[in-house]
Amino acid sequence: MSTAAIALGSNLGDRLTALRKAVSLLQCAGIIVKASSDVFETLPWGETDQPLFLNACLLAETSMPPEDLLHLLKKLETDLGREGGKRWGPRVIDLDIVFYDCTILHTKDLVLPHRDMASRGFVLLPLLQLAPEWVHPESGLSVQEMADDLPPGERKPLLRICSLI
Ligand code: PH2
Ligand code: MG
Ligand code: MG
Repeated sequence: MSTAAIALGSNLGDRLTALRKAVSLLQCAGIIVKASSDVFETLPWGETDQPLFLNACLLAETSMPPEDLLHLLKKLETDLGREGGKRWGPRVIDLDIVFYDCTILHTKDLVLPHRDMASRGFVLLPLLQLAPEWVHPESGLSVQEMADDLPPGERKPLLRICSLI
């Protein structure tokens, strides 16, 4: 079994329902959810002129290889009503693999650990609740250290909405 961190985000429609449905669909697909963060409301990053996001993170156990997990996440996004949109634009649901054990992967479809994890408070701060001691295999920094290194604007506490499950 491997442990993956999965980041969840939504900023269109019933955001909390979308996050919670994603968790149940993952469980139905055989992913074992070991821990879930709180749900936080976050300012849009990258493309700032769009609705606020809800973000959360899961620690999941699976025997699926990373490419198959990615494929499953893409399928669940579609099942939950996601349509193609622009990069960093609004979305009903976004499911990203943040890390998969200590795997380093750079392919066209998948970069592990997630390429931007160290610069995004909406990924690191939920993850900090679950895996502060996980160490990035390329930078050697722990989640706690990456969170401490965020630029001041990204390091602010996020607005906690509720627990995810
Ligand atoms: N996802 C993006 C772009 N910007 N901003 C926040 N706050 N949360 C997100 O999940 C997010 C974003 C593209 O994946
Ligand atoms: Mg994303
Ligand atoms: Mg994505």
